[in-house]
Amino acid sequence: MLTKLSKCPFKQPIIKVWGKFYRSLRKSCSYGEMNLKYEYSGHCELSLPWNRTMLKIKSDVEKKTGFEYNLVLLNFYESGHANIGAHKDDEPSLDQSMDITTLSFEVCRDMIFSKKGCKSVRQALEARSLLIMHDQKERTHAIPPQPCVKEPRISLTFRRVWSYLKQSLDELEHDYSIPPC
Ligand SMILES: O=C(O)CCC(=O)C(=O)O
Ligand SMILES: [Mn+2]
Repeated sequence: MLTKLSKCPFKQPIIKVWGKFYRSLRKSCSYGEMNLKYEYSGHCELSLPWNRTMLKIKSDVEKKTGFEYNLVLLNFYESGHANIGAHKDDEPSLDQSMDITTLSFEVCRDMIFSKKGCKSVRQALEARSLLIMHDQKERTHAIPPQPCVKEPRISLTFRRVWSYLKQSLDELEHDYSIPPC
């Protein structure tokens, strides 16, 4: 599966962290429905149309989780140097009623969950494991650097994103709302 997935058109996104733009060490790409707009960390993700492989994986994930997804963001970590810092996937464009589900391939990497006032939890993400992430508002998650890891990992993170039309209407409503007296 990795050989097939590694042929996806991965690119290094330019992301904004604490007000500064960086070229991310991990590469990513996405597949999804056409009418979606998904932005994170100052980066606008333009999705490719679904292909047969992605639709089959999406349908298997949906059967297992009971959620319905319309976008998958793929991350390619070439080695243990590629990482993702602590963050929450809580952008307004995400439908929070559907938990994000992550499917992992190839080398095992750790994920660290942190919550204010609680001890961080480190969880190994084994190849072909499925992780359902609840409480995006409460906890951050990160894939820390693991320099001793030399092999690549690919993750498929299934998400439900509001349609472009709904987001535009929400923005309009926000811009033109009448302030309380
Ligand atoms: O690679 C992973 O398992 C998680 C990636 C992630 O947190 C994200 O893309 O928002
Ligand atoms: Mn995330």
